Amino acid sequence: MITLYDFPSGLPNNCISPYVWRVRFALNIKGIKHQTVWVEFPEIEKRFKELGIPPSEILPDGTPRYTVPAIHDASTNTLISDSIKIVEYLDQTYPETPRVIAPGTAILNATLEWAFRTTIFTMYPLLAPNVVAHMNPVASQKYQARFESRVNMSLQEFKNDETLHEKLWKGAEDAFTVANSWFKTSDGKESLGPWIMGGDVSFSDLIIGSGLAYIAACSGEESEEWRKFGNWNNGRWKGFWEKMKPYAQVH
Ligand SMILES: N[C@@H](CCC(=O)N[C@@H](CS)C(=O)NCC(=O)O)C(=O)O
Repeated sequence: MITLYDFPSGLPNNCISPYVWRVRFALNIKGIKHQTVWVEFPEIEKRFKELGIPPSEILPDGTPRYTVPAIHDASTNTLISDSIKIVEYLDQTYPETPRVIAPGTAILNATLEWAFRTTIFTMYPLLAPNVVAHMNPVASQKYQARFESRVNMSLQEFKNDETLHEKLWKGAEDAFTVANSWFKTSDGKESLGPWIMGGDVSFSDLIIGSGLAYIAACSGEESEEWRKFGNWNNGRWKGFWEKMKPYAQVH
């Protein structure tokens, strides 16, 4: 049994982190039995140190960064953090299950990850206030403080600024329209077939799918925001998310 560590957002299916989504997708694609253990957002570092989970990154000043996702695999007694390392581990440790990272794609995936993270991040200011509204009070405070330092204004100021909202929505649509062009040939034909690498779902799809899962979870699929987003680029993103959904069960 694998334990998957995530933080609760308080939104309907709790999971918003795109990095955790990729690992969850990989576990579901592989059919590996797992359960999620929820660690409050401000508690991640403390709990992970107690559990012996390594940091996912060492910052340039030497500070270790503790992040979800992390897993504990009881069958091998292994603790790992960092989404790519976890999926690599799953591919190596469970070779009888569908391989998720196609051979030779590390650099291409790193490029896609950077490019799509930049795209997704255009939606962050539009989604974060809803997360702040749903998290438990202590976690919400931390999430709000981070949001305010990123947008350089108070949450209330941000909420009142309609001109800024319009500008952000326009910027996000433009960014997704650029991403939409990756999926087409120069004469406008569709390159997706049906997955990014062809016939089988792979880590590249998880990069895109996890970003979409983040937007779906933060906005809510019944929301006006999701409806607006879903209509962009002839429904490309909504369609991609629908394809990922069979792998999106939260255990
Ligand atoms: N490189 C890491 C990044 C993971 C990451 O940034 N996780 C965020 C949640 S989306 C986190 O745990 N943040 C905790 C914090 O900032 O305190 C991975 O791919 O797993």
